[in-house]
Amino acid sequence: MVNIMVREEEILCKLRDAIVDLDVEGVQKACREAIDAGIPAYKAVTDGMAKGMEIVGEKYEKGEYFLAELIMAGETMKEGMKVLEPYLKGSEVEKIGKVVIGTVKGDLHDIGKNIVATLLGAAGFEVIDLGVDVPPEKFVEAVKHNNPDIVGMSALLTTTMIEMENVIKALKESGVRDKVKIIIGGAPVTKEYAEKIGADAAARDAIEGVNICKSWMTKK
Ligand code: B12
Repeated sequence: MVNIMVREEEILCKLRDAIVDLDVEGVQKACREAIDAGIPAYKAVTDGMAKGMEIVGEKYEKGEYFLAELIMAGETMKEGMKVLEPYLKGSEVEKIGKVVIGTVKGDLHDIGKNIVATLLGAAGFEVIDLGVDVPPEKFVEAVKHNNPDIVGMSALLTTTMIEMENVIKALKESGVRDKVKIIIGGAPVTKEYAEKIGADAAARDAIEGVNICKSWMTKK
């Protein structure tokens, strides 16, 4: 048992370090090792690669990494996700609900949003992913057209968080706000902010987000 835990910790560290080192081959190899060792794919993402992204962000803040490294880190993580995605996908069971999700206007960060979308799919949700840089009117249109249970928004920049409020205002103006639950996420987002702008919840990470969405469906 202790050995298994040590091995798991070792692989998670390898995943983290491969992201920090911008090592595409290393990350792919570590992802395959994680699967072979029986580590749940979501854990390889959240406790492995995502930890590496945090360190990359810190290095960027300290001036040790520049924009080129941010781009490379994003690409490295995406290559790792390609290995893990087949193990994150949900089976074709009956859907438990529908989610419209997107990264708000002005924001191009989509790695976290994609993880949330993949895990929601694995949990049995039908997911309509609007992509990045999504203006409020596109969220409104998607809600009207798809009639989802939940709207999820992602923002990674303090300057784009404001767009979440604009989306909620637009949903209200179109008379569809009360038809959906709204969950927001992304590094700068807090529960206080969610309350302030009138969202129903904020999630720290994808796992918490999926759990909140699932709890809404069982309460229906
Ligand atoms: C990779 C990266 C990029 C890549 C993005 C690639 C891509 N396709 O996404 C690129 C190079 C394009 C980029 C660009 C920029 N970036 Co950038 N980037 C990052 C970095 C290093 C990692 C982000 C990431 O992917 N994290 C990993 C994922 C897994 O975590 P996550 O996104 O937080 O998502 C998790 C949770 O937040 C949550 N979640 C996220 N969304 C949602 C949604 C819902 C509904 C729910 C429930 C949960 C949820 O679940 C996820 C999984 O657990 C961060 C640093 C950091 N630590 O955040 C900086 C960071 C976000 N970037 C930053 C900056 C400044 C920029 C640029 C302005 C740089 C520039 N000078 O041009 C541009 C802006 C471009 C734009 N208009 O969007 C700053 C933001 C500062 C601020 N406070 O606003 C950061 C914090 C770096 C820093 N420390 O300074 N970036």
